[in-house]
Amino acid sequence: MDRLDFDMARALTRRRLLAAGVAGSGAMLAAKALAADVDLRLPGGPSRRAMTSDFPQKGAMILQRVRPALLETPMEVFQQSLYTPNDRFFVRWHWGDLPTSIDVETYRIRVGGHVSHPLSISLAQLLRMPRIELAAVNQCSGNSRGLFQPRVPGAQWGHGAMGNAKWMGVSLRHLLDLAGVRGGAVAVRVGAMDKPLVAGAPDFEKSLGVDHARDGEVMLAFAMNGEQLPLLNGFPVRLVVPGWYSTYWMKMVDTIEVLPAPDDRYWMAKAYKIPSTPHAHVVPGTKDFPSEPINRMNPRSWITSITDGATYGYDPVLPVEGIAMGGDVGVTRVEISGNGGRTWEAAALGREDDRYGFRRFTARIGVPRPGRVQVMARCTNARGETQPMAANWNPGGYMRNCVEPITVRLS
Ligand SMILES: Nc1nc2c(c(=O)[nH]1)N[C@H]1C(S)=C(S)[C@@H](COP(=O)(O)O)O[C@H]1N2
Ligand SMILES: [Mo]
Repeated sequence: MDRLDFDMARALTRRRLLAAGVAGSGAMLAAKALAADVDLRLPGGPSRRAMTSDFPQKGAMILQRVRPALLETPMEVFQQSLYTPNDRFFVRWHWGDLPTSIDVETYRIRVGGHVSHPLSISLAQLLRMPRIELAAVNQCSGNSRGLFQPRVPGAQWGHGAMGNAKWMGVSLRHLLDLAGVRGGAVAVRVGAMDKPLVAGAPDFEKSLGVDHARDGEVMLAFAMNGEQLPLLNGFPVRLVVPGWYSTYWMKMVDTIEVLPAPDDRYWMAKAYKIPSTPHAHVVPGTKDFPSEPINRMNPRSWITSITDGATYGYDPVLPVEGIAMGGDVGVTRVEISGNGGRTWEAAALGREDDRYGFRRFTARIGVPRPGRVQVMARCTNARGETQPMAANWNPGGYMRNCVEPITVRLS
């Protein structure tokens, strides 16, 4: 992969940040919608959403909620580029109280808890540490939740609560080694600068098992696609947990705490739990089931060159393009069907930068005569897991990864 050679220390000037912050405070309070709206084609509820470009450092996004910001990436962005541009990258926050500017001179990451030498690290120090870079998909656990039937509570996302970027930063292992993890450490909890508006509500924080935290790939990222992170994507530093759902990808990180016991606080013990069943599936309505914290992602694919419900001019060959991801391992195969899944043919795969990123696929489907065509893509990952035809269901609306058919009319 190409290495970036720019001076982050110079890019991260205080002036630039304050400018972004000032724009942010106004826009976040009064985001007004663009004239255009978009149909997410969600069954069982309101499906249209306004478009907005009023959020700081963000271009045209699907407005899911104003405050705290919930912005979805339109599907055409994934067709346009394999790496999701920073200004089109989705945004999700749990709590409303987040800084609209950050002073990069006084910003610190504190590393403490079950360590020998607690640390307080400045951005300038972080930028002098050894760097790693890798491509990885950041996907919300509830991506595509709006397609769950019956509906479940939570953000009714279409497929755009995800994005692919090249992340650059310092491995969490490096920081933990500097602090000296003591024997008996079990987990590493990461905290951030955003706070709940409601008194007594639990701060958003997540933890990883200590071996996972030290795998050398989990990183504190200060750059995304070669630029500093947009404020809403976690400026100045966010956690990147390749292959795992983005609930773990803590933004605006300010504390790292090594724990001698499992994390029993709200966001690990109660929230983001999935049924311990194949595909995290339970029969709708089931309440009592064994559960576990959500973790690694599963294989998915999306056809991006044609739009569900659209009409195109007839041609006996329909070219089809899309993106696939393997989850926490690479993509090994994408197959395409133009006949409702009776037969499948291998699609051609584009290059793989890192196994955690998106991979482009292309195929050509024979269409004997004008009319309706249903096109499907199905991804298999390096663990041999293939996308199922049937949708899963769980009360959190998590981990959807079934085949997503696209139906178009050719006339
Ligand atoms: N500090 C902080 N980090 C956070 C969250 C949050 O609410 N606060 N939400 C998490 C969730 S659930 C998601 S989906 C991702 C979204 O990342 P993005 O906004 O950069 O796309 O951030 C994660 N990190
Ligand atoms: Mo999420």
